[in-house]
Amino acid sequence: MATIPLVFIVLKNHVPASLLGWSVDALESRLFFWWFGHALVYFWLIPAITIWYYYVPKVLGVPLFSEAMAKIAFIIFILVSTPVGLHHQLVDPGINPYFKYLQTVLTLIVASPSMLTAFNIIATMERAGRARGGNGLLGWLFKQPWRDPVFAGLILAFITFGNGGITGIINASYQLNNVVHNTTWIVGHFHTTVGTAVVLTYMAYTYLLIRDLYGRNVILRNISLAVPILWFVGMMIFSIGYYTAGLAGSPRRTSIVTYGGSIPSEWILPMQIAAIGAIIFAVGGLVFLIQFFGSLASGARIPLTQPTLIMLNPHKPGPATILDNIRIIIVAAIILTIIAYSGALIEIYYLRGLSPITPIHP
Ligand SMILES: [Cu+2]
Repeated sequence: MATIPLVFIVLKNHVPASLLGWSVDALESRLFFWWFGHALVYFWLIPAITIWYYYVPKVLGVPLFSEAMAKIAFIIFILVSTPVGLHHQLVDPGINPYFKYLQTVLTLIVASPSMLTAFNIIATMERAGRARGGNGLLGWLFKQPWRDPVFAGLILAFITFGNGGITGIINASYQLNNVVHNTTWIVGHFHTTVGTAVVLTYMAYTYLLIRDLYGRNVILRNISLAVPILWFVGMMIFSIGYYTAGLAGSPRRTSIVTYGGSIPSEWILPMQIAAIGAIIFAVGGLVFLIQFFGSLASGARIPLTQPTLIMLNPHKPGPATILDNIRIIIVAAIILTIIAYSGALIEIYYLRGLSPITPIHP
């Protein structure tokens, strides 16, 4: 659903533009690119969220708080991650504001499964923490396996996803987008979502896969916990610096921002703070890479007969319900996508007289 529009626009506009020098319609290209581009982020994010749902109950030894709620969250992710591409084009001229507003609403809906996920994972942690004797309002928080780098990494990634989710709602809001569009705010946002919710989850889970997939022990095991902590702390500092500079108007995608030597002072300090954050998370990433390649090359081999965590706690799915019927979900997703893009497409091809078949020649 997301890739076909990308293939169409690459073949129609970008290949002829690069090989034959044809000019392209920027608005048309951007619409098809973002139709793909938003869903692309979910290609990465959904595996990370799946890992949270999978590993957290398993390592805590309790069932997930609500399996039905998890299924509903994934259904909404599939339904609403494609028809929201226009939220990247809220300042583009040439698209009727009503179509942008419709996709703003759909984007706010796609925030809801993230909130369902937050509730479900935290409720699962609370249940396990209370079963281990964690009393009071927050006592259960201290009864979690924080020393497990996989668990700590997943939960820190998940907390950072909260930071990114809140700023994402600001990006998606039609009016507020005018303040943050194309500033370093957006760069701060995707470092917390893709750059941490996804990347830190993959890094943390790799500690398990080095063992389960490659049959190797992780080298320098005692410092594994430093990786998620450095990544989390560094990314929090980095994102806050970028958010602050962005709110003061610091542009993104610009290598020279001095404007003839008159760099606004509101940009300098937050960007310097962000640079410190970047160094901190880069050190975490470096430790991870040393451990990853070092473990593959020289980690002690584990006999394959030894049972892994996955074998010890096999998941027993409940009976299939209407929530498991993928056909209904796909049909609904296609209908939503048609509703979301048909207005803007009619506007581009018919109201502006641009042909969907013939490219514009120079
Ligand atoms: Cu998006």
